[in-house]
Amino acid sequence: MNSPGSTIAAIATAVAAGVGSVAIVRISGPEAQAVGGRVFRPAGGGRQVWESHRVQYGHVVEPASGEVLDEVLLLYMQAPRSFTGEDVVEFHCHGGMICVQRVLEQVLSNGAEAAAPGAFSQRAFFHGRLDLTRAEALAQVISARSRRAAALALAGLDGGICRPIEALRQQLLEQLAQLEAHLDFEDDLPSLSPDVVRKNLQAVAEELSRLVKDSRQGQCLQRGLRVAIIGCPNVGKSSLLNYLTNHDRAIVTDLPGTTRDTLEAEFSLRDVPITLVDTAGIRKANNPVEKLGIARSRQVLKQVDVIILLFDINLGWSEADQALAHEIPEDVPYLRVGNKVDLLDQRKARPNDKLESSLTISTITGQGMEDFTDALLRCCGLTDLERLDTSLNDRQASVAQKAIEALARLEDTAKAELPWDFWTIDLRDAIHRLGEITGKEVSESILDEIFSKFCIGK
Ligand SMILES: Nc1nc2c(ncn2[C@@H]2O[C@H](COP(=O)(O)OP(=O)(O)OP(=O)(O)O)[C@@H](O)[C@H]2O)c(=O)[nH]1
Ligand SMILES: [Mg+2]
Repeated sequence: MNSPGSTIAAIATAVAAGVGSVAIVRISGPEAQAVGGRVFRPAGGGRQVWESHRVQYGHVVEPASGEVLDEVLLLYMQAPRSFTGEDVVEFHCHGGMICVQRVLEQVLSNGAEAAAPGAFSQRAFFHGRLDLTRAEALAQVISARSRRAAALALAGLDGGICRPIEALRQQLLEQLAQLEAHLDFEDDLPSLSPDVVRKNLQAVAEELSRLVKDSRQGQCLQRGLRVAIIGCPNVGKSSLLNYLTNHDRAIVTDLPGTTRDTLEAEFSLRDVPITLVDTAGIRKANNPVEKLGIARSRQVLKQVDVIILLFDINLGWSEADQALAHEIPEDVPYLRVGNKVDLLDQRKARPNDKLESSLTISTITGQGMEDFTDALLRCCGLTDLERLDTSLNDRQASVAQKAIEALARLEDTAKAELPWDFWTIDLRDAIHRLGEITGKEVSESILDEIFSKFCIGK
């Protein structure tokens, strides 16, 4: 991490050859203007005009030799009216990789230090520009992989997490003040009903539980799901991957044992980002290459959030399918899906009555795909995505869970009819936890850990 008073710099945009027409080098700190001034030369040799929130046009040069490193726009934002709350200078360079990197190198050799990951956001937090939940939402906006995920993150940026958590914390603080007043001035105050206090605390715990429950769905939207298609050879696994991704990604033939390696493709299913893994059909194989592929299929079983166990509905659910189902680890949910139902319709036969209720699809006609999508999302606990308007991230949910546990201990204290001062211990803990979510009460080491997960330049 950078020391607090230092002037830091980093490239704030993605760096890749041939991509992006603009790339930004951002400098923040007390020396930002001095550092920027050393390497910037205004066009036409005029003097530098350092007015806040005004753009200058010119070049970044190597000061000693005068070599031009890039043609830039310079934007100066004086403290506190900047993202970090400090003096900020931005060089808007040409996109790509080389020029912007050379500009950064020059800035770093002229008095700025390289910004650690998340350093700009951390400074914004320290200067009160953002609370912790908004800073985290910002990182989620950047990493969003679907429109829904971006919308959730933007809601967090708008205070969608901070506001309800802060309101609950206020309720607990008021309760604590009331209990403490009773401890100090019991005789002068009207008596306090333990039942009323309990009800208030229970209401807070319930609201927190709802937020934690919703966060599981929100995190699926943010992080996405890893889904594997597993099954015997030739049942149509690769065809299903091609159908869902709407792309001729995997080789499909009528020969069993076509797929020899695992193959991944990304797509969105009702706005849930999904990484779909196609696997080699599992059977007893002699071919050494196929054997290796099958070993990989078995590895995949342990590395995904959910499994689609595909079988051929015309052949019915076989012993081999049942054996495969047994191989799926207990904690991984799976969905049994019968493929090639189009052929079954033609013969008007149902080879296995037991499967009447099971999901059937066709990767050729698209039959059954809506129900299949519903079932897949339900299998992952994604039942009412439309209702979701904000979502705690992993860290916030686990801290909220600790607050819920503190309130549960308080409930035990209440049941045991212990005196008020026992109540205040866990109440303080719950308040502290909620402060940890918004950043009102959080240690420096936790902050360092949170911001270190951000990208460089953010
Ligand atoms: N009629 C019909 N044929 C299908 C359907 N899905 C796949 N097939 C055919 O079944 C054959 C096998 O399809 P694949 O997608 O290669 O099967 P796979 O499970 O990936 O096979 P392996 O990679 O060998 O394990 C191909 O000839 C497909 O065209 C379907 O829904 N209906
Ligand atoms: Mg295949």
